[in-house]
Order: sequence, then structure tokens, then C-alpha cells
Amino acid sequence: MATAAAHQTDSTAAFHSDDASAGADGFERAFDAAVAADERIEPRDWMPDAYRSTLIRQIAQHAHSEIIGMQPEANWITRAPSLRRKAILMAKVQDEAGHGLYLYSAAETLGASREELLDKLHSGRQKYSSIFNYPTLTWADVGAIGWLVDGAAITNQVPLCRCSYGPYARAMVRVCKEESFHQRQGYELLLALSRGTPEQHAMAQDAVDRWWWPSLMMFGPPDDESQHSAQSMAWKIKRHSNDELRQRFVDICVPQAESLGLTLPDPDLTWNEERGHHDFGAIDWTEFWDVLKGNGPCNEQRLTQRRRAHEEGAWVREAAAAHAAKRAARTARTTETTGATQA
Ligand code: BYC
Repeated sequence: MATAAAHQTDSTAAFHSDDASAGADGFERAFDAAVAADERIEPRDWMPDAYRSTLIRQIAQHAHSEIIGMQPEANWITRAPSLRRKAILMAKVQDEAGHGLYLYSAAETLGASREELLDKLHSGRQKYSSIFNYPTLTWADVGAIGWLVDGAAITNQVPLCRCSYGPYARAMVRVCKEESFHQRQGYELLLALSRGTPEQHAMAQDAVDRWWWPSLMMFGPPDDESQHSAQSMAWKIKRHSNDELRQRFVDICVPQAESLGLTLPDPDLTWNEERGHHDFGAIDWTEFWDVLKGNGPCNEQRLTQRRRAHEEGAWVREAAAAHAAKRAARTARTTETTGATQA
């Protein structure tokens, strides 16, 4: 049943129930009506095949991004400049693993197992965010990732809390709360560097110079080249277009950069009074598509490391499966004995 059951209209009630008499056309009409009425679609509700596959594609890519995203930051855990910074960074990287788990679980509700999705990631048949194919060269990169990458992620993901698919929307609520902490820690880290020695300030500026443009690419291709946006917005999976969210992010970052005492590396960045938004320079879309094709600075390293981590974790999965089987057998034996006694 949809969570918004109390608000269901008559036209969608059959679709949320097991009433097979509605027929295929009836189900489709009821699905469309439920989406139009802003009701949540739940795992056992009827849904078009393409809606299901679009969700699996987006949620899987999102989950993969979370777990691949652990790598560039984990690179700095052993070199964090203080125990406090190390503890914060470890907690953040663990959070990303948790986000991956919520998202793989959301995809499982659509019939895609975690094993199958990981296999697609490892064989290059599914994508992860372009942003994680760039290297983390200095400690300031940890700050730039928090401020810009997590900031872009929040801008993109807050509207996903209202996604039409219930399990994805609910996972996003918690993810966004945690991302807010991540964004703040990045901002605070960069502020400390920016107000530190001239060398620290320069390191913070260099990190922002390198991460700014790739962060803008996180929102995906421009609207006129975004193959999925129109349908995903009609289904209320996406609530805003790629360009709308990118613009929102730029408008948020400009005053924050001023407060940080850092500049954004775009000479064309100016306030446009008429539009009520900042104009910004041209994004290098050739670089974006090239990174998606596997030619970014770290694509190969990220996938190799991911495959290795998966192989090295095989014994954990085997042990967990053996433990689950043992518990299931014990429960079955107990039930048998209890059942026998009762009889
Ligand atoms: N990178 O038609 P479009 C994070 C692909 S991680 C790679 O506009 P859509 C975090 C797109 O998949 C942030 N590929 O697609 C973690 C499609 O190819 P396929 C991850 C991209 O889906 C750790 C093609 O380009 N967040 O938060 O309508 C530490 C055409 O694009 C990218 C999410 O995944 C890209 N940047 O819109 C810190 C959020 N952009 O699939 C932070 C959920 C596009 O047909 N995802 N492509 O082969 C979304 O909101 C949407 O999927 C996107 C793309 C806006 C990304």
C-alpha cells in the first residue's frame, strides 16, 4: 500500500490493492493518476516496466557513486592532520557506505539484487558519478569535496526526497540529513585553511580551482542533451531538470565562496539582475563525456580498487551466508519440535 493511503483517490485505490479486475489499461491509468496526485508508488504496486528500469538505473548509479566515493576521501584518512579531523573523516566515509546500503536495498525492492548490480558496476555496464574519477591531491581536497561535492549532492538529492517511488524517497531523507553534516565539515575545513597561513590558503584555493568545474558536471548533461530528464520528470522521479539544479547550486555557492575568502575559477561568473541568477561560463562537456567513457584521470584506479575490495570481502559474504543458513536451520528445527509437541 502507498504511504499516502489516506489521500488516495477512488481512481487509484484499485491500483494500490491486489484487485486484478482493473486490467492492464486500468492499472496504467491508475498509476498515472497516482503519480499525478503525488501519491507514493510502493514496491508491490503495479508500475510500467520502463518506470521500474529507470529507477533501477538511477538508484544503482547513485548507490555505486556512494561506495566508489569512499575511495578519494579514504585516501586521506591516514594523513589527516589531527585526531579530530581523522575521526570526522572516518565517520563521513562510513556514512557513505551506509548510503550505498540504503540505496542497494531500495533497488532490491524493485527486483534488482545487490549482487547483480555490483556485477554491472564491476564490468562497467553501470555508471557511477563522474566526480569520483578525479584525484585527491592535497588535504584541502577533503574540504573541497565536502563543500562542493556534498553540496552539489544535497542540491540534487533534496528534491529526490519527494520522488514518486516510496523506498527511494524515504532513503533520501536520511541521506540528505547526513550529507548536510558532510557539507558543513568540508566548509569548516576549508575555512580553517583559508584563514591559516598563506600556504594553507593557497592549498584551499587550488583545491577549489580543481573541483569547481567537475562539481558542476555532477548535475548531468545540459537539458537539451539529457536523454532521460523529460520522462523522469513526468514520472516525478526527478522534480527539476539538470540545468535548474546546476543553477541553484551556483547561486548557493557564490556567497559561500565570498565568506570563505576564496574565489570560484570562472571569470564569467556575474550576477544577472534580470534573471535573478548568476551567469556562469561554459562547461567543458567534452571532458564530461570523456570521463563517462572511462577516460578520466582515475577511472581505471577506482574500478580496479573496487573489484579488489569485492574479491577480498568474499570471505565476509560467505561467513554471513553460512551464519544465516545456520540460524534458519535452527529456527526450522525449533519450529518442528514445537509443532510436534503441540500436535
Ligand atoms: N556522472 O539523461 P541524463 C554523492 C549519465 S554521489 C556519471 O541527464 P538522468 C556522494 C546518465 O546516467 C552523487 N554519469 O540522466 C557520494 C545517463 O547515462 P545512462 C550521486 C552521468 O539519470 C560520496 C546519461 O549520462 N548522485 O552524493 O536523468 C561522497 C544522460 O544523463 C552523470 C546521484 O546519483 C554524472 N555526473 O540524470 C560524496 C543522484 N550525469 O544511465 C557525495 C541521483 C549524467 O543512460 N541521480 N550521467 O547510461 C540523478 O539525480 C540523475 O541520475 C542525474 C542524471 C542527475 C545524475
